[in-house]
Amino acid sequence: MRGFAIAAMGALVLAGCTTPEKNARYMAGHFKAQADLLTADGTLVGTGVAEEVDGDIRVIVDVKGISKGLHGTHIHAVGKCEAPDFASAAGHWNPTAHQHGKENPAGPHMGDLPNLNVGEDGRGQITLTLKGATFAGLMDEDGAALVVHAGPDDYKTDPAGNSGGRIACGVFKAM
Ligand SMILES: [Cu+2]
Ligand SMILES: [Zn+2]
Repeated sequence: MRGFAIAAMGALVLAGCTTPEKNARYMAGHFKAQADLLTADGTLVGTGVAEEVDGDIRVIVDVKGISKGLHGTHIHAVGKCEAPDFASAAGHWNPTAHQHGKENPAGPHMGDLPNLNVGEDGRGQITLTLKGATFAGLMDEDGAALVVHAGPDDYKTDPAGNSGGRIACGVFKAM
């Protein structure tokens, strides 16, 4: 009987919405999206996963085949990656209207991530929890993209930490 009641409740909630799939995820209390990072020539060089964990968003970036060194990496505000310059991804995801960088007194943007530290083997990882970030905010109407830059982020220069051109971009897709 109890099981039936819960199932009926679920059906009611789903019936009231145009995107039942999305709502099913809401009910499960679990949200996850993945971005496949592509260079301007379409080479897959890594992935980013954003997952709701305890009400925040945990981001894991894993790249392979990127030049050695530090690369500014951010979540950008628009889920559109048009080669070759990926300008279509717009600026950094910034729902709290701050400036760029954790060392900027008026910063940081919600989408600011630490530099990706790529080794000789072309590999690098970032794991970070974005406190106060919501999945609904990340996956809003125009979506979001993960962008890797050519150079290091200085963590303070608005709007993008002087990190140079955008060398890889991936659109976050709910999974
Ligand atoms: Cu960026
Ligand atoms: Zn920023």
